[in-house]
Amino acid sequence: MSENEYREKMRTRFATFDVDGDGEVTAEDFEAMADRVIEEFGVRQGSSEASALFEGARRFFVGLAAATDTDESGSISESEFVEGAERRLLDNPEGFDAIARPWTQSVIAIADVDGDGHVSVEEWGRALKAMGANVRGIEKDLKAIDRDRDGRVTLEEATAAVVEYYTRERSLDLFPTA
Ligand SMILES: [Ca+2]
Ligand SMILES: [Ca+2]
Ligand SMILES: [Ca+2]
Repeated sequence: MSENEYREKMRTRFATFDVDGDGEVTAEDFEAMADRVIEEFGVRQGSSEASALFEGARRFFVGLAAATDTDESGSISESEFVEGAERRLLDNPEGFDAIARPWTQSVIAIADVDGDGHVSVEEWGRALKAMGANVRGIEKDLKAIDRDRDGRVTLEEATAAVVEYYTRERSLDLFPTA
């Protein structure tokens, strides 16, 4: 994958982050993304899981904004996002892990519908869909997130896939255009 393909991947991700479609990614878009996850899994607003999710979304946005919101306007434009990701996230897995892990952890807590401590590949697919993924498009890559093929997606497996997506030119395509 060339550098241009990384930029294209980030442009696609920007479009899915911009939930309200106003051309800027803001804290409100992240709240809307959290709302979608809550809706998908029927979590009660105001519950501790919901609070943890909103906190994870807030930290995810703050971390992304610190890396990409160059003019410190509190909102991320497409060019800020793509250029910031290329400059600060690409080849920086440790930095991005800290940004994404609280969010991933809070989503896993919710996606574990039967509460057995594990998230099935199918449950994780529903979570990714709520985050803006085109599930038909990721069917193949969804299975690959489950690295040890035990049918469960652990926090480590989920975080690794998310971190690779943002920090490697080549990754599973979690948010394909088609
Ligand atoms: Ca927006
Ligand atoms: Ca900005
Ligand atoms: Ca697994």
